[in-house]
Amino acid sequence: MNVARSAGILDAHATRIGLAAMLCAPLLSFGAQPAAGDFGPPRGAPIHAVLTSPPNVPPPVARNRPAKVIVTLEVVEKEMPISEGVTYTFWTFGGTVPGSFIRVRQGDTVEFHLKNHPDNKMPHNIDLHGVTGPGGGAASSFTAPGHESQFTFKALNEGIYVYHCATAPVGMHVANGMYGLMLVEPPRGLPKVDHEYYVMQGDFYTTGKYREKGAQPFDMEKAIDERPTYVLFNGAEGALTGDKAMKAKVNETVRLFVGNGGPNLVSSFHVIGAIFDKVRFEGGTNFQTNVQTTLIPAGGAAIAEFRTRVPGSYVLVDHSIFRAFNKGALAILKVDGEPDKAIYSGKELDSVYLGDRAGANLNAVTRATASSAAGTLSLDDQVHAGQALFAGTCSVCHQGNGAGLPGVFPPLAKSDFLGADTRRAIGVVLHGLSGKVTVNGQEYHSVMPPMTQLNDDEVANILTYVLNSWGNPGGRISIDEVKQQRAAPTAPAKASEH
Ligand code: HEC
Ligand SMILES: [Cu+2]
Repeated sequence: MNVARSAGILDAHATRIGLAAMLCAPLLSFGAQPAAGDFGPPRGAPIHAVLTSPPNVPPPVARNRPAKVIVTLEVVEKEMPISEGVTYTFWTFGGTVPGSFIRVRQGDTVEFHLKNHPDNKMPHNIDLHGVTGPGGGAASSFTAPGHESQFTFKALNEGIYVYHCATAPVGMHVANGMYGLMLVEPPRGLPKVDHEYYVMQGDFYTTGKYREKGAQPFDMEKAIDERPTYVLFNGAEGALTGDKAMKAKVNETVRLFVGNGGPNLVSSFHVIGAIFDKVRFEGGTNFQTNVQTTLIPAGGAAIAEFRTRVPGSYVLVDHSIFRAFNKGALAILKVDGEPDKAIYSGKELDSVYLGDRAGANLNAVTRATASSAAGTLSLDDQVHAGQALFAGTCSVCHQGNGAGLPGVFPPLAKSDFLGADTRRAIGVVLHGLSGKVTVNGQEYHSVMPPMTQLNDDEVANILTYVLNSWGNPGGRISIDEVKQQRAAPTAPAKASEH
């Protein structure tokens, strides 16, 4: 293995090292992994690097000589959606979170231009982990708004490297989305695959709660306490779900360049339903095979590869699993093609498991938010928004058709408990329900956890949907009613007291 992988490096050196060294190859390669490589001065005309926005990756370098490569990256501060109906002012390298993907070849001399857009408010710089030199370029690249800096480095080590802003307060610049990846290809490039994608995790801190609507400012205190409001792949909830899911066909090879910008959290990166055939963990040269979950440190990256074998939706998560289902750390790779029953028999997990987190049908929620803000919220708006939210929040237990599961989860369809006092349901959702409860003549003695992740408008819309579905009595729950109940000092609802 070592011999084979070192051969490329040795070839590149061959002209200078000579035949004698070639004969010693097995000895040299023992314990001497290809380390830093300076393959001499750049040759040929300078090249402008192709930069791509996530999840796209620039094409392979496909060059057999070191070159001078010019990279121009512009810092843009801009407000973008972070979740449905929620915006955040991101600071970006190239207008996206994560920033533009940079791809060069080991031995290249990179002339780096950092531009700070004149409309920006802050100075910025860049620390590239693939740079050998103090600060990874930080001091040389400090740039005020409306200015441009230039510095040059030689890409000595191959691998996948994080870059990030390192201007004070550093944590805040990183938390606002200032990170990305640079791939330094080995001289002979990486093995060919069918798809390469760029995915990067980050944690975000807003003053409002998870999914609280409107423009949300950065919360420094939460950031210091490491209590993120969002944990996201590619800077927004739904950045890689629904129409924006990554795609492949059955029996193709997929290579994921996965980074973690942090600023705080370490990622337990996992793809539900797939096993990584190969992971270059920590972005290093060695790889591990047959990996289920790989740890990606803040400020680190990995290259994960696998072959798609069974069609379906593969969900990328941080397996610190509350982050996936309650903070947004979820992305999808959609694999199309013919099923292979010998490998997997069928019955897809997709809809209920993901619910609204798949982000396919949250348009109704956005519409309801907009009409609520405009004061024109209709029953119809509430029912449609509530339907989408019910699918993601309540249907796992009460089922999509409201029928529940006999003896386990009571029905919401034609529920006499619900019908007897529709306002009581607000308290059930806000505070949970435990103890004995009799619904349509059947006794349940279980626990419904409080749905504390829901906002007032979400609770109002869900319950309005429930009241107007499956033969229930109809009616409307207003946001104000929910607000009042939330403010009222109540103990968790006890079913047996009613
Ligand atoms: C984790 C499973 C679970 C989830 C999720 C859940 N419930 Fe429940 N729910 C229960 C259980 C269990 C009970 C009965 C509790 C008991 O036995 O005291 C219940 C009871 C109820 C009741 C009163 C009984 C009835 O059938 O009328 C209502 C109303 C209700 N849930 C509404 C909701 C709504 C709306 C949501 C979504 C916002 C939701 N639940 C989410 C498990 C769940
Ligand atoms: Cu910055």
